[in-house]
Amino acid sequence: MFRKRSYSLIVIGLLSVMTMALLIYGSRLFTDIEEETHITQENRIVVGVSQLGSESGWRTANTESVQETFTQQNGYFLIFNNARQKQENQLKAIRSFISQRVDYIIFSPVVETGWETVLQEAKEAGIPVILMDRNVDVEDESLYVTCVGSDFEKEGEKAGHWLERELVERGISSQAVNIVILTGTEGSSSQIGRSAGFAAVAARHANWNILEEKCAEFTSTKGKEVMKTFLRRYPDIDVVVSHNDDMTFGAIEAIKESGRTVGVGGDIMILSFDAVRGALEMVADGVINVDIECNPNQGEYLLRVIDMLEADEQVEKKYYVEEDVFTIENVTQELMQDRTY
Ligand code: GYE
Repeated sequence: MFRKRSYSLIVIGLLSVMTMALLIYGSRLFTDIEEETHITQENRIVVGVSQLGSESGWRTANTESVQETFTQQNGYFLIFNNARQKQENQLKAIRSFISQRVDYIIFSPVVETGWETVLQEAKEAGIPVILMDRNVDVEDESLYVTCVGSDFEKEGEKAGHWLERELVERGISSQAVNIVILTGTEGSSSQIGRSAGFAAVAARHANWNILEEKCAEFTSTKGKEVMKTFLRRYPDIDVVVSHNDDMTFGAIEAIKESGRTVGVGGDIMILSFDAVRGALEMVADGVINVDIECNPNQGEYLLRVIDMLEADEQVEKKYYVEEDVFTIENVTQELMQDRTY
């Protein structure tokens, strides 16, 4: 009897504690949501970001940079969309940002052409468009406010200049050099610029034979596949130029499987772009000869641009991010830094 009563007392006690907790927690939950909606509508800057995909380590770092920048604490409400490498998905995302009447549209165009109509729609809706990473090819430049990204042509030239110096240092600058190129997404600014920059340097050297240039879509799987066909077709490749680290990883696998060696002291020189951590470690190990950095940390630049626009200040048409070149000589120091990608 005594036992039973104390048991039911415990149950009643527990139940009331649980009800109280639920009430307190419940009301906190509601005020949080209310506060959030309130801030969203009244104070926050709403930014719609159309990211082109998630094809590479570089892209992941770029997405993280955007997501860490446009936070609620920084006063932003971010609507993020991943287009999975399809222009039609980007067009859809941008149109949905327009209909949601966002304050700014940021997007990284997967290719350069085909944007006039949608950009005109954004302009008519009075929504400023900021390009991130890659550029668009439009006649009317007033269709976008500014572009934050890299100088891809310069990156391509840097790769060419490194090869020029390396051949001189090895004392073989007048010998024939056989080069294959793995290119990124066809028609993207990074592909166009890197190809043009490297070609401009190569054109000055009659002994540089570009055997073939083929698209491997910035992915590791494709990089391996295309490299395998190169190796079957050309028995005497001296240099691989690969438009990003992911394709480089695939290409190196293919070369090793074919029994040839890569990097410093190897059969085939590897020139890569991006300089993500995994690739820099390979530079340190002498597997990749040179990595031309492409800086994905563009969030802070975009934030500054929006601050300027909010203050009605004039912005430039193009902002270039800072970038370096890494070889076995300077990479160790870089790897010791607090690098985010
Ligand atoms: O190099 C590559 C990514 O446009 C700079 O896109 C970007 C390129 C980058 O997929 O890894």
